[in-house]
This record gives sequence, C-alpha cells and structure tokens, in this order.
Amino acid sequence: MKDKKYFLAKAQENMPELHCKNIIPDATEFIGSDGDSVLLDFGEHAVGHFSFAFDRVDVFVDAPVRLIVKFGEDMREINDDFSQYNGVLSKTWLQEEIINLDYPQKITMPRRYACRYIKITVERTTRPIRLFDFSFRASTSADISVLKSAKTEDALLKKIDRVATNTLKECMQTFFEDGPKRDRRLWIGDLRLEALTNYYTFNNLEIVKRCLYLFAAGERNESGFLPSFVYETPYYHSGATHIEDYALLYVVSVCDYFEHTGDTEVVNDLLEICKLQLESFRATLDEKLIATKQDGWFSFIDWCSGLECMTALQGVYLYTLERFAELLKVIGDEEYEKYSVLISRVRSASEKYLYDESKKVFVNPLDNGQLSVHSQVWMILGGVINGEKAKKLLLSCLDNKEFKQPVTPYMHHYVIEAILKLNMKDEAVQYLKKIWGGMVELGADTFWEAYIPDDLDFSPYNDRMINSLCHAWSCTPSYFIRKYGL
Ligand code: RAM
Repeated sequence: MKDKKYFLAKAQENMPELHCKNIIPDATEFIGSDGDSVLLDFGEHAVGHFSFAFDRVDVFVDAPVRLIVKFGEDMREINDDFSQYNGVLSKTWLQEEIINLDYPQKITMPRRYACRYIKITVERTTRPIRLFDFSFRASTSADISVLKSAKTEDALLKKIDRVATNTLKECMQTFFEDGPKRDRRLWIGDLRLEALTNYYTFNNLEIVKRCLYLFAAGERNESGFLPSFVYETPYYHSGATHIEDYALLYVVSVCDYFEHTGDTEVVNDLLEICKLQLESFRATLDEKLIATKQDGWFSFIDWCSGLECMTALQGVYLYTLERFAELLKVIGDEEYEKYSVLISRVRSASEKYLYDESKKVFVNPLDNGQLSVHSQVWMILGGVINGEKAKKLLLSCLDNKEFKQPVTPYMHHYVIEAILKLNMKDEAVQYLKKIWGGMVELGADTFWEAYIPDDLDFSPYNDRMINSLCHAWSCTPSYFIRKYGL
C-alpha cells in the first residue's frame, strides 16, 4: 500500500484554484453612536473575508471604538441572541466578534465567515462615527462559468436546483467542506454527496481526487477503518472518529469517481484501502453474516434522535459491496468472484434474519425492534428487497408515525435514491419538493444541515443557532434533477 507521504503529495498536486470576487452590500455608509447598528445585505450567501472603513464624522474620536460584528447565514441568525446559546457544540462557532479600533482606518477582518447578512453595532464610542466601503471578498473553487442551467421545465425544481448548486459552490473551497460556517472540515458522508453533485454541475475533478487522497493519508483505527473526517488547516490532521458507514461510503466514492472518469490510476492507488474497509466490516459480522454493534461512535446513518442503526448499516455494507464488485469486474480484478459470492450470502442472510414476513417489514433485535425509514431504505438500496414488494414497503413507511423518520437532507438523499431505484420518478419529485422545496419556500439561499418541515427549531446539537445553513450534504437535488431528468 502507498504511504501517507505519497497520498499527501497527490492531494497537494490536486489543490484546486480559488476563484474570488468582491461583493458590495445594499448599504454604502452608516453614521452612528452608542447602541446604533447597521444591517448589511449582500444579496447572496458568501464565504470569505469582510472589510470596511471607519472614520470620524466631525469631532476627532479620542478613544478606541468598540464594535460588535455579527454574521448571519439568514436573518433568523442575525436576530438570535447568541448569549442564550445552549447547544452541545462549542459556542465559538457562532459568528460574532467584538473589535476595538484605536483610530480611523480601513479594516480587513482576519477570519473567514459564511454569511449573507452582517450586522454592525456600535457598542462604545466617544463621538459619532462613520462606517463605509463595505466589501466582502468571497471565494470558491467552483468555476461558475462551466455551470449549465438544469433542463427541467418545472419552476420549483429550477429554483431548488439553483439553491442546490449554490450550496455546493459555497462548500467548495480548497476541499469539499461540510459547511463553511461549521465544521469546515472534510467528512466522508458529505464528500460522497458533494462529489456526486459536482460531476453533474461544476465537474471539478481535481477537488474530488484531492479529497480521496486526503482520506487515504488518514490514520486508520485498529480495525482498519478510515477516519471519518480530516482537517487540512493549518496543517493536515486526521480525525479521531471512525464511523463504519462513512468508511464504507469512501469505497462508494471511489466507485463513483471511477464510473464518472474511468481513471484507473487513482483507483489503483486506492484499491487496497477500499478492500481493507470491506474486510474490516466483514470482521464485524456474526456467524449468521449480520453486522454487530461495536464500541464508541461506530455508526452515523442520520441525526435522528434515538435511532437504532444496525439494519441500515447492514444495508450500507451491501450497497457498497455491490458497487465495489462492479468496479472489480470492470477493472478485471481477480477478487471479483469472492465479492460477488459474498453479496448473495449477505443478502440472503439479511432477508432471513432481518425481514419479518408477517409484518412485511425489516426489523432487527439488535435495533431493539425499532421501526425506521432508515432500515427500510438501506435494505432497498442493499438489494435485499425489490420490485412491488419494496415499493409498497417504502411508501407505507414514509410519513408513518410508527417509523422513525429522516431529519437531515443527508438521509433524505438516500430516501430519494431508493425511490428512484424503484423507478418511482413522480414520487421522487414529490419528495424533493416537500423537503428542499420547503426550504426554498422559507427563503433559503442555500440548503440547511437539518430540516424537519414541522419543527423548524430542530437541531442535532440541542440548539438551532449552531446549525449550518449551507451544508454540503444538502446539495444533491441538482444531482437528481440533472441525472434523472426530473
Ligand atoms: C456533523 C456534520 C457533518 C457530518 C457529521 C456526521 O458534524 O454536519 O456534515 O458528516 O456530523
């Protein structure tokens, strides 16, 4: 297997170029004293650096001026009182600064922000001040000049597509970030969905290669699983979490990349790591070939509270095995046979032990008998159930209160994949409109990390203020609309 140095050099070779532009807000000048504030609207979501100038109005300002500068991805965030924040993630993700300026000057704030709105409040000044020359230098590695508009004739789908490509564009920096406000790192689950959408929109292959190599360089745990996330700033650092479904989806991401490019060089570099992910997962199966629980945070699937993941995880494994076997077949790898035999064995076991013939539903003692959309969807995607039987099952569990329902666009993506796998185009469009159309109707410029139509305060982190409103894993409507001609 190639070593970390090799993979990092490859990641470096594929560093994408950042395209920058200056955006000017609606307000050009503001004059104010203690307690006054100005709201700037840049008219679009942007990721980058904010600058402005400050001067006296008439009388010389003889003491430092203190400003509070708050950045919001939407107006709700601008109006939130950050002092009331009570979430489980660090409050330091909330984008608000107190800055003290000693004398009139032009300031470029050193940190990067993700926002559409900026509110500046004068906290303390001895004399009225003037703020002007507001400007935001926005960056992205997406080349918008290559983006064609979606062919759909449907007005709402057109809008959804625009917001989705915008979401992806904002998350495309020097790698695929999960969210430019938070966590600003590369997660496998997000990478897979960003890369998929990227193939049908900006088609930046460098960034995909870079991300695949960044993970290849990561520190695997004792079982052999890849880290679920990595950082690149200020230096490369491999995350300490090793979620199994993400490790498997790394393999799927390599398969997607190959399917899209036919690039065998990259596949040859990464093949052993992919095999290791599947072997590591194989080692977690019991003698009946059913996945077992592991220590720590070993599975993600969705942010749905109290979700039991084992059936879904088994489905992710089958989904990955199938894609990987296809890849091995095309590249003529001698292990193809071994993997295809394994698929049928694991499928039969899943049907035998996880499908309840009388209730016509997937239910697993390891999930404490919990019913979820997640289990049904992943069993469909894993090919354990097909045709009319699968359609009936899927349609009966969506919106059914007896089943745990998805809460993130990440999981909604896989619901739509399952719907489309069963050739239900109309239902896929309906579902897309309900989830992503719902966000559009609420005025989203970019798609959110979590969305429950009738619970707009939902947060996986116990406080909505910390949710990311431009989240990578929410960008896939453009993939669906463009690939399937919706
Ligand atoms: C959160 C982020 C990220 C996701 C992980 C599992 O921290 O939203 O996108 O991949 O969870």
